[in-house]
Amino acid sequence: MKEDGYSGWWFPPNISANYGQTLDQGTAIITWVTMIGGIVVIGLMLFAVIRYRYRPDRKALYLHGNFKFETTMLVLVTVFTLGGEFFVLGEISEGVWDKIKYQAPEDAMEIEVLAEQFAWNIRYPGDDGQFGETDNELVDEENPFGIDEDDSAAEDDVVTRGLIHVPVNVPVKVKLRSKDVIHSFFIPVLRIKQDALPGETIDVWFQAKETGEYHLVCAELCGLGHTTMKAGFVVEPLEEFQSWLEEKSEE
Ligand SMILES: [Cu+2]
Repeated sequence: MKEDGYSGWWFPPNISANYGQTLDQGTAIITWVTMIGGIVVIGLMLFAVIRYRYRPDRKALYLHGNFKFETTMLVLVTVFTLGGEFFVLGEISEGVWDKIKYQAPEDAMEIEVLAEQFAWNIRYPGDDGQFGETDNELVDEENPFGIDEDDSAAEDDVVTRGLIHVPVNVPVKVKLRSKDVIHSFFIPVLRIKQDALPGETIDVWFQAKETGEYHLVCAELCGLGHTTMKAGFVVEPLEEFQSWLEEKSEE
């Protein structure tokens, strides 16, 4: 079993079966381009500082109001920043963005995740595959989702706090909500990060390809307890997941 008690100098392991690899490649491209760009710019600066340092017999050259020079610089900077950042990076990342946002497989297992100051609540639909009705009026300490117990679909719903279990190699669709302020659903080993907004349900999905015990953390400063806002994230074989869910539904 892998653990994410990770202390290396680069990213934690990537256990994402779908888009994690692409996101890591994107990060590598950005890091290399900005690193080379940074070295070139700082190099030119050092060169200019040394080469054109003060000498008593030399007078500075002033280019005040040089229309041609200023226009050329403006165009160059615009082309490089706009072209590089918006169009090239935008174009490269659009496919993976689409995949994360809109291309959850039809047969994905659905769970609900409700963020609150400062905890993660998770709801599984249970054997019937249906989430029971919820009502905001019913929300309290014991019932963070406001599940309506009178609804027959709610009977087998399983709610956990601070702990998500998912089966390995199965796509999981998360219906993400927030009870109070903006939080962010972040599972580093899956490279998934999505803000949770009050009053809105946002869908994201992931698929883990390795079993292990990892973490879900909050990646949006959401109040004094923000740094304590995390949950265990366990990836396990399907049978183990099912028996865990069974156990939870009996509690
Ligand atoms: Cu938070």
